[in-house]
Amino acid sequence: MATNRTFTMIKPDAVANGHAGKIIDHITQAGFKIEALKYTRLSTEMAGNFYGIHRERSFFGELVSFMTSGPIYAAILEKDNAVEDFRKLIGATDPQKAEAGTIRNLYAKSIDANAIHGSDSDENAEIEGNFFFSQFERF
Ligand code: 3AN
Repeated sequence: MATNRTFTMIKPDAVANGHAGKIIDHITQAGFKIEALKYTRLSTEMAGNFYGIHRERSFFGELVSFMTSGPIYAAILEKDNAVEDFRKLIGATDPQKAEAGTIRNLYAKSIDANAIHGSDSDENAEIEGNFFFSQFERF
């Protein structure tokens, strides 16, 4: 059964380009409630662990170096059918393929610097949220 939570990161490119405020507004206007929010920067070790599933992929090194290149916003979001609805809101991984009006279509430039992350399953939403937040940081 679908849970009502997902996890997101506004990535270093979107933060550096000054798009974070507009992206947070876009998310809340779409009906997602912010349960936890943090402005932080990933260490190489944290990014490697977070993206551990991609460790064998050709782009892993670039992905880790990009994700540690500047600060990010991490958040837990709440809404009915959160994981699926949020993936629709952000659009395809490759911004060239992201539908018009999606966050990646509006704010992302390339498949690696693609502005935002969204969990791909309820199970990963739980794991990723717990990676960043303690129970005392969730409201
Ligand atoms: P998504 O973030 O849409 O779930 P994943 O989980 O397949 O995409 O990939 C994780 C991250 O790895 C992506 N957000 C993107 O930044 C990066 N990535 C995925 N595929 C590529 C690729 N072919 N080249 C460079 N980076 C990639």
